[in-house]
Amino acid sequence: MNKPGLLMARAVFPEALARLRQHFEVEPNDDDTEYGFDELSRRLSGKQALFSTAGEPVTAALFEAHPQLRAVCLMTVGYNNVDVAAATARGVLVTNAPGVLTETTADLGFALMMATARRMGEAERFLRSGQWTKWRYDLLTGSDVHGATLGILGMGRIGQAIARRGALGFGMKVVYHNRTPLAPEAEAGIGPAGARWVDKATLLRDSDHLVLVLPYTRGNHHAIGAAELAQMKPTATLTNVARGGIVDDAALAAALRERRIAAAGLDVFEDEPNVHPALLELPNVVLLPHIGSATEATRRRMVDCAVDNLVAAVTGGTPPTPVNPEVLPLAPWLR
Ligand code: 8YV
Repeated sequence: MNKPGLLMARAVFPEALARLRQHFEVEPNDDDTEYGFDELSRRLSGKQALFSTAGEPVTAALFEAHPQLRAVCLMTVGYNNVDVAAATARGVLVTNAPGVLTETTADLGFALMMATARRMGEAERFLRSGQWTKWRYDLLTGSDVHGATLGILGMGRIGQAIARRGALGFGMKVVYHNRTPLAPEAEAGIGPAGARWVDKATLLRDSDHLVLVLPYTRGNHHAIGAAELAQMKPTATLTNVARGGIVDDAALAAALRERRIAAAGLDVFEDEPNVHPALLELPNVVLLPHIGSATEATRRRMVDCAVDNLVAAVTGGTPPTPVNPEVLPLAPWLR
């Protein structure tokens, strides 16, 4: 029996390819070329599955052009590159990789918040450029993290993991905003003082360090824009480890330039890998190239999760992390 065809949207660990080749006719992408819509569509011809790394435009038009496509499996937790409604309407399985990157991304989110509060990027540039010639009482003074109020917008797995770090490790007071408040047990699990749900206006007003960890949807495009930034304390920091587009980067650059907030830490951008030029010119923003989940162990777990889903889909198992479980009764997808 012919194996189903699988397109790798990007390069991944060779071990994963070896495992996939047991079940699929794999078209790898060892050069790690980024496929635009036309190239992706051309290469998907006759293939039943796509291994996605979240950068590819998996749109309704792609599903329409490829009625043979049965599964799109992502190695990422975010899946805003996929039109899930269009996939579901056609019975196409979509899977993501939740859980496996929670603690790693929380580590980076917390580190970026700290680097932002304590001006570490600016301080390192200062030293490297030879400006450190003497001690001074107010040299690169930042704001305290310990004991401060940590605000979390988007209290999912990663938001809660960042909140635990703040509450348990740094004695921070945690406030959060989410569409739905956490169950009281989950709030209490954040730390000795728990975490408190507040409305968005209160979150913006009270946070010393605001961290964004919500998934990107059309509804929260520019959830942080000029109006929201204006409600924050002038001493506050803003950290985004979620997705570009949640923050209006131009409005943020203006707020940082005018010191309407103290500083920002960004791991994600509206048009990444292009960074808004105004941000690049500012001293009070720490800029990272989307490395939230980037540890060797976690990247391996993420890839394995996508492979597990793909293999389950071809072997009659239950894919462990479906985004659209409603298509599961339509199984088998790939046999
Ligand atoms: C990925 C992420 O590295 O899982 C996610 O949603 O943001 C990261 O872990 C990124 O999506 C790669 O494009």
